[in-house]
Amino acid sequence: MPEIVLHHYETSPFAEMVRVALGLKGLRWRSVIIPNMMPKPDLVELTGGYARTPVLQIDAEIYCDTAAILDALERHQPQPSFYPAPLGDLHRMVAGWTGAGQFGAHVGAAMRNIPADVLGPGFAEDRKRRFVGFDFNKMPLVAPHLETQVTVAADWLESVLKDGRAFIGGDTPGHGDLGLYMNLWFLVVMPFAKPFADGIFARPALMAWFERVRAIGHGEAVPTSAQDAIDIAKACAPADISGPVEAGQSVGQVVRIQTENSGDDPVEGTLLSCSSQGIVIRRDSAKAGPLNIHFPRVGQIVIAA
Ligand SMILES: N[C@@H](CCC(=O)N[C@@H](CS)C(=O)NCC(=O)O)C(=O)O
Repeated sequence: MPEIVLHHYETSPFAEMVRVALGLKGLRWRSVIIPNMMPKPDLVELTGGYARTPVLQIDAEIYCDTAAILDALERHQPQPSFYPAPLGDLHRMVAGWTGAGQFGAHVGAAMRNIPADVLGPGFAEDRKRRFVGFDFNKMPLVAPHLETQVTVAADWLESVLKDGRAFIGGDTPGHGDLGLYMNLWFLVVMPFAKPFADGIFARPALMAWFERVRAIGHGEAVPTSAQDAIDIAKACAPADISGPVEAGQSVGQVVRIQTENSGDDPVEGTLLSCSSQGIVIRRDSAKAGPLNIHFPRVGQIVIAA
């Protein structure tokens, strides 16, 4: 049986999306807790530089970004699908929206009153350096605007759900539900915005839907050390993948993958495939051996090295 390992930390909304995705598939998985800011030496040993949260590992395959992670889980276990009809791939579009400006808006609304000592030393600087345009010091100024963005999303969700459907696409949940859920979940777990969160959750259809998604749970998590995760990767050979690639690219060329709007290092490796289905590169880790590193195509810049 392939080993599924999630590298994450408790308070990450994107990690919560994947934990619920693992629950939806009813999977048993290994849980490696990573630091919530740099440095992350054990994680970067596997990814080659990508340091966002979460990262999924299946044996010697490393999946960066929730879009690649959900695709990997969908291939690993197709049912129940994250992309049920009638929305299908529209779920990806909804999740893409929740993971972009809406993510920042919910984080800002949830953390606007967080005391500096709770944030911890170095955290604000880490986020400023690694998230282009993000600055905790500007939060008091921008938070009122961010709250309006959260309110619009909540109004739209309430309007979609008020015909009585269980999930945004009907009877079964999908990727879009999980994206909407992760942002609202962050408002709930951060205790610093309670009056605002209470106002958002005063929408009855949204509240009932939120509880339905929460009830999916996280599957079965088995605590695992970072060293064990590295050992799992080392014991496995990465899959043979060869193409397709985009015009002007060739399999085997050295490339760097840079995440848009990120201050983290690009990941260098040899190109195995690159298409709308995603990007795969091969790299050698000193401790884990050869690895395939997977990215979604959306949001990643491929640079010929
Ligand atoms: N597009 C990425 C975004 C991931 C992301 O920004 N995660 C946040 C945590 S929720 C993060 O990486 N924060 C910095 C860190 O954990 O070091 C995805 O879908 O996975």
